[in-house]
Amino acid sequence: MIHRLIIYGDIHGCYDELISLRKKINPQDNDIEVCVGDIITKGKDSIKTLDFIIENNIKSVLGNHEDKIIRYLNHKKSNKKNPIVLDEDEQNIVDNLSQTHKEFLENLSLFMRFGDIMIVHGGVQNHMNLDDLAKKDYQKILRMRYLDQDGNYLTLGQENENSLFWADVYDGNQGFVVYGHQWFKEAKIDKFAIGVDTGCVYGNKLSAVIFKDNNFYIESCICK
Ligand SMILES: [Mn+2]
Repeated sequence: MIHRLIIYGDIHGCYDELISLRKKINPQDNDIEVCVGDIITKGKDSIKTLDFIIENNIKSVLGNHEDKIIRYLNHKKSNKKNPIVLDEDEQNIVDNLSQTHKEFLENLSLFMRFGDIMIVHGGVQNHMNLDDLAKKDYQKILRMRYLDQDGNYLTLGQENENSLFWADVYDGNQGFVVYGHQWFKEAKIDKFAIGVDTGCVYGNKLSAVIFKDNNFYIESCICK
Protein backbone atom coordinates (compact mmCIF):
# COMPACT_ATOMS: atom_id res chain seq x y z
CA MET A 1 0.00 0.00 0.00
CA ILE A 2 1.23 3.49 -0.85
CA HIS A 3 1.87 5.47 2.27
CA ARG A 4 2.28 8.96 0.82
CA LEU A 5 2.45 10.56 -2.63
CA ILE A 6 5.04 13.34 -2.40
CA ILE A 7 5.15 15.84 -5.27
CA TYR A 8 7.97 18.40 -5.47
CA GLY A 9 7.76 21.78 -7.20
CA ASP A 10 10.34 23.03 -9.72
CA ILE A 11 13.77 22.26 -8.24
CA HIS A 12 15.90 23.92 -10.95
CA GLY A 13 19.17 22.52 -9.68
CA CYS A 14 18.64 23.67 -6.08
CA TYR A 15 20.19 20.55 -4.60
CA ASP A 16 20.69 21.88 -1.04
CA GLU A 17 17.04 22.86 -0.70
CA LEU A 18 15.91 19.49 -2.06
CA ILE A 19 18.02 17.74 0.57
CA SER A 20 16.65 19.98 3.35
CA LEU A 21 13.05 19.56 2.25
CA ARG A 22 13.47 15.82 1.96
CA LYS A 23 14.87 15.68 5.49
CA LYS A 24 11.71 17.38 6.74
CA ILE A 25 9.45 15.01 4.79
CA ASN A 26 11.53 11.93 5.56
CA PRO A 27 10.35 9.69 2.69
CA GLN A 28 9.83 6.01 3.54
CA ASP A 29 10.18 2.96 1.29
CA ASN A 30 6.46 2.80 0.49
CA ASP A 31 6.17 6.51 -0.37
CA ILE A 32 6.23 7.65 -3.99
CA GLU A 33 8.18 10.80 -4.85
CA VAL A 34 7.50 12.71 -8.06
CA CYS A 35 8.74 16.05 -9.44
CA VAL A 36 6.64 18.40 -11.56
CA GLY A 37 9.56 18.89 -13.99
CA ASP A 38 12.23 21.58 -14.38
CA ILE A 39 14.55 19.58 -12.16
CA ILE A 40 17.50 21.13 -13.98
CA THR A 41 18.73 24.51 -15.34
CA LYS A 42 19.07 27.97 -13.75
CA GLY A 43 20.26 26.77 -10.31
CA LYS A 44 23.84 25.91 -9.41
CA ASP A 45 23.69 22.12 -9.05
CA SER A 46 21.73 20.70 -11.99
CA ILE A 47 23.84 17.59 -12.55
CA LYS A 48 24.13 16.83 -8.83
CA THR A 49 20.35 17.16 -8.52
CA LEU A 50 19.79 14.87 -11.48
CA ASP A 51 22.14 12.25 -9.99
CA PHE A 52 20.36 12.39 -6.67
CA ILE A 53 16.93 12.02 -8.25
CA ILE A 54 18.00 9.03 -10.32
CA GLU A 55 19.80 7.35 -7.40
CA ASN A 56 16.82 7.78 -5.08
CA ASN A 57 14.26 6.54 -7.60
CA ILE A 58 12.42 9.87 -7.59
CA LYS A 59 10.15 10.15 -10.61
CA SER A 60 9.33 13.22 -12.67
CA VAL A 61 7.17 14.46 -15.46
CA LEU A 62 8.75 16.47 -18.27
CA GLY A 63 9.36 20.20 -17.75
CA ASN A 64 9.89 22.74 -20.53
CA HIS A 65 13.56 23.02 -19.56
CA GLU A 66 14.18 19.27 -19.87
CA ASP A 67 12.22 19.37 -23.12
CA LYS A 68 14.56 22.02 -24.50
CA ILE A 69 17.64 19.93 -23.67
CA ILE A 70 16.09 16.82 -25.26
CA ARG A 71 15.16 18.72 -28.41
CA TYR A 72 18.72 20.07 -28.61
CA LEU A 73 20.16 16.55 -28.27
CA ASN A 74 17.77 15.19 -30.92
CA HIS A 75 18.74 17.90 -33.40
CA LYS A 76 22.42 17.29 -32.64
CA LYS A 77 22.11 13.79 -34.13
CA SER A 78 21.77 15.36 -37.58
CA ASN A 79 24.54 17.33 -39.28
CA LYS A 80 22.42 20.42 -39.76
CA LYS A 81 22.82 23.60 -37.74
CA ASN A 82 21.04 23.13 -34.42
CA PRO A 83 17.94 25.37 -34.28
CA ILE A 84 17.90 25.14 -30.49
CA VAL A 85 20.23 27.73 -28.96
CA LEU A 86 21.46 26.98 -25.46
CA ASP A 87 22.63 29.49 -22.90
CA GLU A 88 25.89 28.94 -21.02
CA ASP A 89 24.23 27.06 -18.17
CA GLU A 90 22.34 24.74 -20.52
CA GLN A 91 25.48 24.13 -22.58
CA ASN A 92 27.37 23.24 -19.44
CA ILE A 93 24.62 20.78 -18.45
CA VAL A 94 24.62 19.16 -21.90
CA ASP A 95 28.41 18.80 -21.78
CA ASN A 96 28.14 16.92 -18.49
CA LEU A 97 25.25 14.57 -19.23
CA SER A 98 26.08 10.88 -18.97
CA GLN A 99 24.23 8.21 -20.94
CA THR A 100 22.21 7.46 -17.78
CA HIS A 101 21.20 11.12 -17.47
CA LYS A 102 20.17 11.26 -21.13
CA GLU A 103 18.09 8.11 -20.86
CA PHE A 104 16.37 9.43 -17.74
CA LEU A 105 15.54 12.73 -19.46
CA GLU A 106 14.40 11.08 -22.70
CA ASN A 107 12.03 8.81 -20.78
CA LEU A 108 10.22 11.56 -18.87
CA SER A 109 6.53 11.56 -19.67
CA LEU A 110 4.26 14.52 -20.23
CA PHE A 111 1.96 13.55 -17.37
CA MET A 112 1.63 11.00 -14.58
CA ARG A 113 -1.60 9.87 -12.99
CA PHE A 114 -2.11 8.42 -9.52
CA GLY A 115 -5.81 7.71 -9.06
CA ASP A 116 -7.54 11.08 -9.42
CA ILE A 117 -4.27 13.00 -9.12
CA MET A 118 -2.79 14.21 -12.40
CA ILE A 119 0.75 15.62 -12.48
CA VAL A 120 1.86 17.92 -15.33
CA HIS A 121 4.46 20.67 -15.60
CA GLY A 122 2.41 23.59 -16.92
CA GLY A 123 -1.30 22.99 -16.98
CA VAL A 124 -4.34 21.79 -18.90
CA GLN A 125 -7.32 23.36 -20.62
CA ASN A 126 -10.83 22.10 -19.98
CA HIS A 127 -11.24 20.69 -23.49
CA MET A 128 -8.06 18.59 -23.33
CA ASN A 129 -7.99 14.84 -22.93
CA LEU A 130 -4.49 13.81 -21.93
CA ASP A 131 -5.06 10.21 -23.04
CA ASP A 132 -5.90 11.38 -26.56
CA LEU A 133 -3.85 14.53 -26.87
CA ALA A 134 -3.65 16.53 -30.09
CA LYS A 135 -0.01 16.96 -31.16
CA LYS A 136 -0.35 20.75 -31.11
CA ASP A 137 -1.33 20.63 -27.44
CA TYR A 138 1.84 18.85 -26.29
CA GLN A 139 3.92 22.02 -25.86
CA LYS A 140 0.98 23.80 -24.22
CA ILE A 141 0.89 21.27 -21.37
CA LEU A 142 4.54 22.14 -20.67
CA ARG A 143 4.10 25.90 -20.82
CA MET A 144 0.55 26.81 -19.89
CA ARG A 145 0.01 29.89 -17.78
CA TYR A 146 -2.67 32.25 -19.07
CA LEU A 147 -5.80 31.84 -21.18
CA ASP A 148 -7.92 34.54 -22.79
CA GLN A 149 -11.52 35.08 -21.70
CA ASP A 150 -12.70 32.42 -24.16
CA GLY A 151 -10.30 29.89 -22.68
CA ASN A 152 -7.78 30.05 -25.56
CA TYR A 153 -4.13 29.42 -24.81
CA LEU A 154 -1.87 32.48 -24.65
CA THR A 155 1.87 32.26 -25.21
CA LEU A 156 4.21 33.96 -22.74
CA GLY A 157 3.88 37.74 -22.98
CA GLN A 158 0.45 37.70 -24.71
CA GLU A 159 -1.41 37.98 -21.42
CA ASN A 160 -3.05 41.19 -20.19
CA GLU A 161 -5.23 42.24 -17.25
CA ASN A 162 -8.24 40.36 -18.70
CA SER A 163 -6.37 37.07 -19.01
CA LEU A 164 -7.20 34.14 -16.79
CA PHE A 165 -4.76 31.84 -15.07
CA TRP A 166 -5.65 28.35 -16.32
CA ALA A 167 -6.08 26.80 -12.84
CA ASP A 168 -8.63 29.47 -11.88
CA VAL A 169 -10.99 28.26 -14.61
CA TYR A 170 -10.08 24.57 -14.68
CA ASP A 171 -13.14 22.33 -14.24
CA GLY A 172 -11.43 19.18 -12.98
CA ASN A 173 -12.13 17.05 -16.06
CA GLN A 174 -8.59 15.62 -16.09
CA GLY A 175 -8.52 15.00 -12.36
CA PHE A 176 -6.94 16.97 -9.55
CA VAL A 177 -3.91 18.55 -11.23
CA VAL A 178 -0.60 19.16 -9.47
CA TYR A 179 1.63 21.46 -11.52
CA GLY A 180 4.68 23.73 -11.49
CA HIS A 181 6.11 26.14 -14.10
CA GLN A 182 4.50 29.32 -12.72
CA TRP A 183 5.86 30.20 -9.34
CA PHE A 184 3.90 31.64 -6.45
CA LYS A 185 5.02 32.86 -3.02
CA GLU A 186 2.88 30.14 -1.46
CA ALA A 187 1.55 26.97 -3.06
CA LYS A 188 -1.57 27.95 -5.03
CA ILE A 189 -4.49 25.83 -3.88
CA ASP A 190 -7.62 25.74 -6.05
CA LYS A 191 -10.64 23.44 -6.14
CA PHE A 192 -9.15 21.13 -8.79
CA ALA A 193 -5.46 22.03 -8.82
CA ILE A 194 -2.38 22.84 -6.76
CA GLY A 195 0.54 24.88 -8.07
CA VAL A 196 3.55 23.74 -6.11
CA ASP A 197 6.37 25.82 -7.64
CA THR A 198 7.28 28.35 -4.96
CA GLY A 199 10.27 29.86 -6.74
CA CYS A 200 13.17 28.16 -5.03
CA VAL A 201 15.63 29.20 -7.73
CA TYR A 202 14.46 32.81 -7.28
CA GLY A 203 15.30 32.73 -3.57
CA ASN A 204 11.83 32.02 -2.15
CA LYS A 205 11.36 28.37 -1.15
CA LEU A 206 11.07 24.80 -2.38
CA SER A 207 7.73 23.12 -1.68
CA ALA A 208 6.12 19.72 -1.97
CA VAL A 209 2.51 18.70 -1.71
CA ILE A 210 2.00 15.45 0.14
CA PHE A 211 -1.10 13.32 -0.32
CA LYS A 212 -2.05 10.88 2.39
CA ASP A 213 -5.40 9.19 3.10
CA ASN A 214 -7.49 11.52 0.89
CA ASN A 215 -5.91 14.60 2.41
CA PHE A 216 -2.96 16.74 1.51
CA TYR A 217 -0.55 19.11 3.16
CA ILE A 218 2.32 21.30 2.01
CA GLU A 219 5.91 21.13 3.26
CA SER A 220 8.45 23.79 2.33
CA CYS A 221 12.08 24.64 2.80
CA ILE A 222 13.01 28.34 2.82
CA CYS A 223 16.07 29.15 0.69
CA LYS A 224 19.30 29.81 2.56
MN1 LIG B 1 8.93 25.57 -16.32
